[in-house]
Amino acid sequence: MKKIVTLGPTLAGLVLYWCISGMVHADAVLRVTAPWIREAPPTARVHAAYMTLVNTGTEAVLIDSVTSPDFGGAEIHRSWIEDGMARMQPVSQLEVPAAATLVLEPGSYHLMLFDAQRPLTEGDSATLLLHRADGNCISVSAPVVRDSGDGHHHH
Ligand SMILES: [Cu+2]
Repeated sequence: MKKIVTLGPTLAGLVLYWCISGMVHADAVLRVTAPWIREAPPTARVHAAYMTLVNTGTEAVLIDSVTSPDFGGAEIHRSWIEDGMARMQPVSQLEVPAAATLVLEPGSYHLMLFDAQRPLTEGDSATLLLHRADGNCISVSAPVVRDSGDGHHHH
């Protein structure tokens, strides 16, 4: 399937930084599969997280921000290779088009997680909250996995 993501307008001030409890639910339209957080050295201040977002609906799903009770902060990032160098920059929004799949994976879109609130090693898991532009919030439990050594080293 096609992977399409557009950069949205800055929504500072409109973004909710936590889930309102009543809005946390299994999302009927957006399915999150295969979430994982790459294990990092104990001294690392950043972790990278990946997952697959499947939009089963008839309208695009926008994710404006990500937060986590297990981290001090989180950003949506995109990596790419330019002139043989690995580059990375924050993006303001993820868009999963209608009836499409967006894969967050090493070397592409990913979540950057800052300042883990507790040690995270393989076998642990952390909660990630995906904030949709429509106000809904999706809670994802992501296991910590040791680097598979696939050559896409990022952080
Ligand atoms: Cu990053």
